[in-house]
Amino acid sequence: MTAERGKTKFQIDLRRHLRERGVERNLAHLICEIAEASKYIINSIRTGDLGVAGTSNLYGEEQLALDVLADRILTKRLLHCGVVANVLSEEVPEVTPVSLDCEGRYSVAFDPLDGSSLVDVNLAVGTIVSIYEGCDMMLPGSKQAAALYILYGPRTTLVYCCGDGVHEFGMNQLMEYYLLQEDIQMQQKANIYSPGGLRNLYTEGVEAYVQALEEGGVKLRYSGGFVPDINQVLMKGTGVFFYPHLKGKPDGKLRVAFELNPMAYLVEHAGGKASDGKTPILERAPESLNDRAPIFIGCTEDVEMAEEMIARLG
Ligand code: AFP
Repeated sequence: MTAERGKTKFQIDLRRHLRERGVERNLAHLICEIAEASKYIINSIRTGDLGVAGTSNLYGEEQLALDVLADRILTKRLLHCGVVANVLSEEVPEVTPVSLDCEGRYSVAFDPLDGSSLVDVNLAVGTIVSIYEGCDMMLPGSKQAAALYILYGPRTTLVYCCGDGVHEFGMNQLMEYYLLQEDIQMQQKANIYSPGGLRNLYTEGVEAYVQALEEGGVKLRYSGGFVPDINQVLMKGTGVFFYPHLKGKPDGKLRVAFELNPMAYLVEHAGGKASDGKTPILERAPESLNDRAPIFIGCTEDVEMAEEMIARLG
């Protein structure tokens, strides 16, 4: 996009970008509402006591764990924004129906504060959102209408895709999101890797994969937070993250609906690849909204190398 005369690209706010990229009006409104909710989530992270749910703070108010608080903030926003049909939070076991009218509305699955335990040690955490048109969320990730995440790190950034490019926004001192970069594209080969899970539970194929990455000079970078670790791969344009199938845990750890589908949508629209080791994440037919799956996500060549080694060695 060329900047309007006299206006640099970095003065384009989120709402204007969504409009200029032709995003459907209700979807644009929904994304802006989620962005608005993130301001209250940031505030609870920056100022909230780090207690756990069930305790009370010095004012005698019920202390909510940050992920519970983030869930309430986001859910309340979605219930009242007027364009949502169903809400599904990783913190709540069942779908919250909002409207029986699916026409012109969207269904939203989200992890309100992924990596919340990292806040206690001042590491970056994030909100991950998956959006489907209409009422049905029991669909492959390829049917998503949009995906986005908000990363609460040294800076607060928002990355979204509605099927036409992956775009990054930064939050300014007025807590407004302004365009930092658009149409993000990844390179074909990784120079960093983020290995999740217990190494001693890696299968022969995954162990051989790590050896091959290391021998190729690929450096280990792992924060323990899915959002910052994926953001690093996307923003550097190079890297591969994996949380693999493990001995005794064939489905790994991460949740398809709340974590893998939205991140796979973003990375694949940026020219990368996301696989469960055999099948593209976005093509997995959900068995339940609680499905977990192994994940290899990032530069295409490195994901394909993982698939080849797993096919050969397990
Ligand atoms: P929590 O949301 O329970 O803190 O877990 C975070 C997470 O799901 C994801 O953000 C990380 O990639 C992954 O766990 C790290 O898991 P390990 O601690 O087992 O490596």
